[in-house]
Amino acid sequence: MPTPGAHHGPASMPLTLALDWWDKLWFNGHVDSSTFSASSDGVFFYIFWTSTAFFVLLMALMFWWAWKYRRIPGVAPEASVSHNTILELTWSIIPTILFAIMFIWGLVAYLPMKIAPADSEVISVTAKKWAWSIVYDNGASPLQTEKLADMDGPVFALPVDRPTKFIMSSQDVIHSMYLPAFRAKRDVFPNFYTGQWVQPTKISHRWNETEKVWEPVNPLDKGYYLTCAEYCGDQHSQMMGRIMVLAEPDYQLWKSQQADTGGIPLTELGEKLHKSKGCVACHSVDGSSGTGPSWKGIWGQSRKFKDGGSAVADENYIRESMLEPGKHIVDGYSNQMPTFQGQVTDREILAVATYIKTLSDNEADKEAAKAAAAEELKQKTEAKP
Ligand code: HEC
Ligand SMILES: [Cu+2]
Repeated sequence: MPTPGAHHGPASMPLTLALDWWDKLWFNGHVDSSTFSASSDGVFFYIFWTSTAFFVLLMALMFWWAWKYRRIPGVAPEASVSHNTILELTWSIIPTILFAIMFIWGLVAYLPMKIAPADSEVISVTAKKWAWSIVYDNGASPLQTEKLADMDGPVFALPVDRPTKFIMSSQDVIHSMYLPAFRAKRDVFPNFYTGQWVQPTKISHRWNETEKVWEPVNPLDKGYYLTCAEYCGDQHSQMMGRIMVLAEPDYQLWKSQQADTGGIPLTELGEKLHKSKGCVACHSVDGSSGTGPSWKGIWGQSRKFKDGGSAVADENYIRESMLEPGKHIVDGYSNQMPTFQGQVTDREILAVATYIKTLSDNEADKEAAKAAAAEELKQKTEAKP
């Protein structure tokens, strides 16, 4: 796959550098990374350069005429012309043509974005404050996370040279799924589904079998971003994800890796889910309180609720907190947690609970959690035929 800038062909070195600088300025070096790039950038630069040309022309004329027709003592002002047909036609027709090109080019570029090809890979995307939850057609969700801005965001994969359609919905407010490198953006609403599709054209990552890691093809380019483009509250700017574009066999491998969490011990899986399911946006594990209470030291403690009730934090309490977060509101906090009903499996709920148990202040709990995780994994492997 070409490195960024390579598409400029055998240009001279200074020109290549200048063009790289230009691409970096607008698109972080991500030009033609999807099938929408050329048309979208074409419209953009057409509008940009037309506006620039008219800005320069108008400013130049303004200063020139202001100077030329300034008041000079003793010189009588010229009489204003009342009418000039050729001039009036010129300034009506030329802009009309320029605007018509804008409209038609824009429409031609936009229409294909509205209709996803029938053979698209389908990925469902759920937005909530302040995380993206991404589910593939095999039920897999990305487990890998990366620290983006100040928070961990999911790292997920798209196949190269094949259309992928996102079916999007929100659990709370309006968000917007923005994939700048692919020139794709669409709002995500709480009460109905919206969709958009992309077809990436450049592989960004590959599987390194010796190191067992996904590595960038170009070490300087860590892949593409997913961001939220609709202000959705305090941590809107942290609502990010990282996208890897993979060759088809790598993509299938990645998908099956994410789906197969059975071999990951509960404690480790819980730690991964804390980040990949977005709990990290509201729950710290170091005792500092955020939108929600920290998970550190809550295991086995009596949790006090706003309505005066209380419950001991055990597996069932954590299960209920995830599936019906509004049922009991922890004292000192508000009902801001989205439900994870239908987005987590039983084993994942158990994994979160076991992980929270390892964050107990009581050494015996930590040991018990690790032992339980090891035992669960042993039984699973033994149960396999
Ligand atoms: C948007 C912020 C937010 C996100 C994301 C979030 N929570 Fe919460 N959570 C809260 C708030 C606020 C509370 C306290 C109010 C309540 O009880 O509903 C809470 C309470 C809890 C509690 C009870 C804690 C206690 O101190 O008793 C648990 C357990 C919990 N969340 C688990 C999770 C898990 C697991 C996830 C991720 C899968 C998650 N939360 C994601 C905001 C969030
Ligand atoms: Cu958002």
